[in-house]
Amino acid sequence: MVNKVNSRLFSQAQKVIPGGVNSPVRAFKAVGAKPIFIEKAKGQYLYDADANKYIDYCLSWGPMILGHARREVLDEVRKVMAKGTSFGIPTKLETQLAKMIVQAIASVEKVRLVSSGTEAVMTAIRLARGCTGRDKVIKFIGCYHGHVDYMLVQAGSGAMTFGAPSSPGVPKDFTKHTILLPYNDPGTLKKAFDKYAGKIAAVIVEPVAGNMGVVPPEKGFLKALRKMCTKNGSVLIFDEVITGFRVRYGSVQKLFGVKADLTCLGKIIGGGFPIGACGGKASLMDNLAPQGKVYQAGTLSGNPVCVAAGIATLKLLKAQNPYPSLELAAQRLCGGISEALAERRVEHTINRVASMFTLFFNPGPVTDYTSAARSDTARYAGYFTAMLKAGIYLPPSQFEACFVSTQHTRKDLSKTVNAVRKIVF
Ligand code: KE4
Repeated sequence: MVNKVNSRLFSQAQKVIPGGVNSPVRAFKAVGAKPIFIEKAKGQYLYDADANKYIDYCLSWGPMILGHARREVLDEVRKVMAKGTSFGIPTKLETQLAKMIVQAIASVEKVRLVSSGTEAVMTAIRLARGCTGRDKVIKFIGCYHGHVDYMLVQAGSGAMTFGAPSSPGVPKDFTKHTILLPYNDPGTLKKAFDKYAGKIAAVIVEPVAGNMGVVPPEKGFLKALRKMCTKNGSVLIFDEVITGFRVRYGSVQKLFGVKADLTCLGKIIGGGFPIGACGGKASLMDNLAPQGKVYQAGTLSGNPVCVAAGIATLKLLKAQNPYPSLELAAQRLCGGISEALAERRVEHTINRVASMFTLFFNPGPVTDYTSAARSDTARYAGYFTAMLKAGIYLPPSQFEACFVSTQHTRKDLSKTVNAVRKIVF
């Protein structure tokens, strides 16, 4: 695999951008490789600066469910762009996208659009704290909710720990209200609520975890969160930045029979443009400025170009309902990969929910961060690099999710499975 231009571009980038990238995971450090630089993408394919072609299962970390450079999305964006790109004044497009989200997610009566998933989470947590007058927030070890200070916490020892900052630059004081619990463990949840009764503003959870690799909620886990939050007057926040419109048209709440009080969205609802959203019951959302007192703002929030891409994307997803075929494709792919690895006697576990999945080099089961962390990350690094050479682009970290798009063909899937059979790693 030729990498000449990629390497040159990376050295140039490193001179003017920290680590040569604008988001750490893109630097391929977790897989011990140098990043590729993308020249263009179309459908399920990526083409890098050395003209290498890849089948893309990372899809920009989830947004490109319809494939890259989807004509219907770009046509809509072009039309809107021609009329101006940013006004900082309301447009009817924002109302249209908000309405589509409200109609798709039963627990969402109002929506505030922002420009990233991190901002959606910030808005939800500040709103929960503002509405309850409480400070403490429960999050789960292994879940990622963007890079806001009080969410950058690492677990200490013991089942229930107060988050210690996981990054320099985050003062200890900023994470002292963040309580960390193990995912899929209702027992420690009850203990936390008993210990901090009346002090917990919110519980935030990835209803299907994607950031420790894909880890589905075990039976009863989400229902336990719902019950505890209702009983204690705490706000239940579902971070659906990944799962929103990925698993089905709308949220996974319908799938699991659990309604969140606030839902964070991003990725797919922007169709590849910068976007995020916080939605929920009007009784909560109306506390946001300027209607209420909880402040939140953004120069490009609800930007007409990003919103146009989101509207076009959701329109296509609603009209075509690709979810059953996406699920089937992912099921076929995971089955083929697992068979190929079993033939090679490679220990592995695949967790899959609909068209998002993770291959763990781990005997399994992988049900939380502790079990996920037992994965052989060196093995994953070898697998990633070998698959890249074979023309398959996977997330450059064991602890991320793979996605299938509407554009992946059976031929792509068989090429991928054959690569797993043949690569040396
Ligand atoms: P952004 O601020 O990156 O748009 O969204 C933050 C976020 C919030 N919640 C969940 C569940 C998320 O997965 C994310 C961001 N996802 C990562 C990949 N797992 C983005 C990739 C990156 O950081 O470069």
